[in-house]
Amino acid sequence: MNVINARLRGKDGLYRIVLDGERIAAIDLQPGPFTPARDDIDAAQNLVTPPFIEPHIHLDATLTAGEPRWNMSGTLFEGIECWAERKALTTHEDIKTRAKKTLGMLVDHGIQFVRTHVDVTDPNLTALKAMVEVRDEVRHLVDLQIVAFPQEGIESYANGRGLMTEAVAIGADVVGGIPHFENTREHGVASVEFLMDLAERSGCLVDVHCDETDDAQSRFLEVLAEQARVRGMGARVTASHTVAMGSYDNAYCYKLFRLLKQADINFVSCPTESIHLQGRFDTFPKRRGVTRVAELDRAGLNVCFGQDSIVDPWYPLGNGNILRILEAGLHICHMLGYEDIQRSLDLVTVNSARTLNLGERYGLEVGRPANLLVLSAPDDYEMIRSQGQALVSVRGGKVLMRRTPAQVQRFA
Ligand code: 17E
Ligand code: FE2
Repeated sequence: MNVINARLRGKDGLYRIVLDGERIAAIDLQPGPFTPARDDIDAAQNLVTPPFIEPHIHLDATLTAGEPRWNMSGTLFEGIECWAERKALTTHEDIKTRAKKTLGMLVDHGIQFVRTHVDVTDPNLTALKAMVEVRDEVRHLVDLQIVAFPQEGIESYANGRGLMTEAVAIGADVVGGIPHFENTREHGVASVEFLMDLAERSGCLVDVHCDETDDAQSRFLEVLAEQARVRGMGARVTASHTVAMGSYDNAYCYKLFRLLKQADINFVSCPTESIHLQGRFDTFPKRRGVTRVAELDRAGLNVCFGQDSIVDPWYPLGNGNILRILEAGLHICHMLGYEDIQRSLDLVTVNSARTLNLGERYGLEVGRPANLLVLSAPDDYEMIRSQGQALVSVRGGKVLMRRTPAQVQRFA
């Protein structure tokens, strides 16, 4: 199968991408537009990119908003309370059904790689065991990475360390954490040291919910970064949210950024989630409660965007469309300048791939898996401006999803 008349990001001209079974066999510059043959996918001079990535979502909690009650304050903390009540009602099948339904929503928007946090502060590890099965059962749709996520803490939850260790033994790919939610600063520091040890010992990646609070005194990012630096694990470590950085003063950030560059860890920002959950204890002026995305990017650090939630105790909306997050994030983070906008798809593609350590499993290059998208616009800028969409998603050389754009008729 061939994809023809494709524009590639950062390149002039039109390309033909030859797919041979599950691999990309060739990427050839065309002399001009081609007329499609029977089996061709015609990109119609629009962008062809590698698949979108969801680097941060909680598939165990999706589609539970309002069960058993709504988060009325809109805070992270009430969300955690609501989830604790809902978590007590979950079953193996409940987790699997909702996770698969949500994954379908992601697939419909061109996502083929997903990292999900799964709450392991549960003596039975119900959600984790269910998600390990889901990971196998959805392989034809997405590559799923499972994070052992201690929602109620490692040091502050009964047998927290044991549950984390068991989750890794059962098959989690990534070790998580939540140091800002531990009962004391010391517990927070100890939790980071513990989880880094666990990851190093087991070979897991690391993705910590880090400083997800407007409290400018929450400084666990420096602990995580220093641990990553000393162990030489930066590329395998991700700091998610880091919204306290939006409240740190510039003098502290100046010093912090030096460490971040030395550690070279990855960052995930969930801008729609954070703009909703944070700033809740402020009156006016009101903080944005989002990390310094543009500044991290300018400093040469790797940042990507995630959805975090779809209809759960923390966030009532969401439809699987990561481009909605990208559009909102570019606004919220002051990234609508020409240079940012024209490479904005990095934030939901290659940057996310680096966060997930996908390596040669990702990218439009000869020899790599035949996974790609045909988008509805010719470049990044036009994708954002027109609120473009993924029109075709190809996985393993086969069409996984095809979207027909809405037709508008005007009569005058
Ligand atoms: N749990 C958490 O601690 N933070 C979040 N943003 C979500 C769950 C969605
Ligand atoms: Fe999260």
